[in-house]
Amino acid sequence: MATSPQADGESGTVFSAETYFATQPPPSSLEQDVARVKEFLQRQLQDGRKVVLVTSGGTTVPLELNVVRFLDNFSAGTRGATSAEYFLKAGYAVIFMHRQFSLQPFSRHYSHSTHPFLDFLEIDESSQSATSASSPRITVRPSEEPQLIEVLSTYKAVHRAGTLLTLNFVTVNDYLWLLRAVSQEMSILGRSCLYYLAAAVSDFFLPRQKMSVHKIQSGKGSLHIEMDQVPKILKPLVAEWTREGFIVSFKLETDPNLLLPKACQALARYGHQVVIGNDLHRRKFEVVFVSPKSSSSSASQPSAYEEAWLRIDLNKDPHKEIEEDIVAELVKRHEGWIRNAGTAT
Ligand code: PAZ
Repeated sequence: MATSPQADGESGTVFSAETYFATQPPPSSLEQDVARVKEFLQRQLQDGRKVVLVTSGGTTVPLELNVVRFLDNFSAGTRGATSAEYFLKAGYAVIFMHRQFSLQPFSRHYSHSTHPFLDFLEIDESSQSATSASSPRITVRPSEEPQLIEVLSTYKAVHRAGTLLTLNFVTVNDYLWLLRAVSQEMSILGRSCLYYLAAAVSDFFLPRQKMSVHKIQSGKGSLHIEMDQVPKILKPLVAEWTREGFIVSFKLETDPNLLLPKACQALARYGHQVVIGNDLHRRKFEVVFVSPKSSSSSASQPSAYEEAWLRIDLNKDPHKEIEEDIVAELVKRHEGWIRNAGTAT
């Protein structure tokens, strides 16, 4: 039986995951998505592939049921889309669960704002003869060809192999329902699955029961909205939904002094394998891996955790992507996790 949300002693309400799912409705596409996930996982299981769930992009928090206004965040989905490509390259099958219209593997190279594809296509007028009624041909600007051939051939190979499944979310509610369903399905893979939780998920939401049905009207001066806390979803993910998956969460901070304490706090609370800390302004060239020390007996002490910084020099190599090194390190750690099955976690 679901318990009621609890007042947290300050303001607002704290939902347990159980109460959340008992009171907030699932997205209409959930059943269809779960069927696609089941089918995908069966195939990967047969082929003996490791599977990674990559979450990517930000979640919205709608303010009205007929939604006109919503809160959002900065995440473009670069980390998730880039990492998904490196996981595919490393032989993983990837479930790419991303914010609708955020960056996606492969097409990210041709983002409409930074590298729009129409800018490097040409119309070859010479291909249309004066007598023929055929349309002119489209060609690619020669300077763009090498990269396009590389991206396109990898994209086609991945599609032929059937190793990429893409799922969408928009709101924080979509995200929570989908994450629960996907992780429950993935538990059939035991230690062969990896969770790479890079999405920037809102910490606050407005429960359906408190939302205005129609567009919030202006004319009453300022707007006061009290939001509730989104349940800490890593807790049931680690303790209930996944059996033995290797779980990597991300922690974003803007105050560098908070990065390590917050990462250690997350590991102490949820007991998963790795937190990757990143600072908003340094995230493209520096991250820190925080994980439990294998020798430590007390999970509540900061000394129970070890940190490993990963940095790249973008001045030396402007095309280097830090996700390449993040994924390489995780693939190594995941292999160790699989090898250690049956021994200590
Ligand atoms: O999407 P992006 O590449 O612009 O940013 C990636 C990121 C900073 C959202 C990700 O690395 C991250 O830290 N995600 C978790 C954020 C958090 O909930 O703390």
